[in-house]
Amino acid sequence: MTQPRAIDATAEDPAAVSAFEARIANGESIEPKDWMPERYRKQLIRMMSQHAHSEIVGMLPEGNWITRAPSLRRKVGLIAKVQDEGGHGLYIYCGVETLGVDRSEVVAQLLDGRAKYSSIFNYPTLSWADMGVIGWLVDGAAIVNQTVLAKASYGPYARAMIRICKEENFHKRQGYEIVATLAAGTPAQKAMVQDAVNRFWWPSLMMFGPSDTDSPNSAELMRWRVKRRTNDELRQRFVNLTVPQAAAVGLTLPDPALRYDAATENWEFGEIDWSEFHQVVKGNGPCNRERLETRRAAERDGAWVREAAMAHAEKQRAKDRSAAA
Ligand code: BYC
Repeated sequence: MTQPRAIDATAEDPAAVSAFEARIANGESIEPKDWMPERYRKQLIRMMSQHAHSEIVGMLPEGNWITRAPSLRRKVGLIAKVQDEGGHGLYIYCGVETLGVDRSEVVAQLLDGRAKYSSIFNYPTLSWADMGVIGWLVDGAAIVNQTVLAKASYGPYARAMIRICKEENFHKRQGYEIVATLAAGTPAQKAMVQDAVNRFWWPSLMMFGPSDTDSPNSAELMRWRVKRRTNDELRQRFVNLTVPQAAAVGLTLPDPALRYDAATENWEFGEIDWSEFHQVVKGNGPCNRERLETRRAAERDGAWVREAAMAHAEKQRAKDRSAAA
């Protein structure tokens, strides 16, 4: 892990900082009205808003297949899943607002390219099998990450994660069911799902972020117990859980270096292509421009709805004022 970024402790009362850190060490939950160092607040705003953006942008690759789902049952399941992701995004934006920042500000950061969102959603969804593989691998990775975040020191984030993980579990099961069905289907179906696994495996491992030696935020977030496990620890856990699931449905993972180490009880895996990760995070992935343009268009097309809602709310307030006068 690299060194934590310098904290401007001079601007803050050292006694307040020590009391805050003692509460963290004691396993207490930090709530919105509690005092917190400015840096803690900023880190949470960054991480939670990026998480919310990921949920909202994450609706796009799957939303792309709603009109082409192969049966009514699959369509209903997919619509429900995409709707759940939208709900997760809105729920986490509410959590961000408890930190004293307006939702419109963090959304503006997404739309003008200042804020990040998960790299995984910059890959295209080329076949129906991608819907199964996203549920299995992408939601599977999200569960591994978010189950630990459910114990984060900031109360509103931790509570949001508990609720969200319940839905993510359902998403993962519906994805794995699609994968298992295709894997047991015709040779063409099996080839389609294997191709989807081949394309999504490495990007799913990248979801956990850079390796610990190259993760500038980890040390500080671990110290404040926002993160409770490092990027590499969670990635390893995901690999250990997923390798047997692939074998159970007769699929292979595209990594010739995968090997079980009986001493550590870990599935060792090959080198991640970090240059690809950095390119995608910088905005040069296969779908970055398309995803952002879709969100910008949604913002433009929805402007009249927001204006109408504000005008209606103002009219109601005026009515209430004159009734009270
Ligand atoms: N993609 O110091 P590091 C979902 C950035 S949605 C893009 O390790 P940190 C779902 C990182 O932001 C899943 N950027 O950072 C929805 C940082 O840049 P800045 C989303 C990444 O915060 C629909 C820089 O790299 N989940 O579940 O300690 C359908 C250095 O990284 C990525 C969350 O957001 C990435 N993959 O750790 C299905 C979970 N990785 O901001 C599913 C909450 C790193 O300093 N977030 N970066 O400029 C986290 O757990 C942590 O923020 C991360 C990164 C593990 C992602």
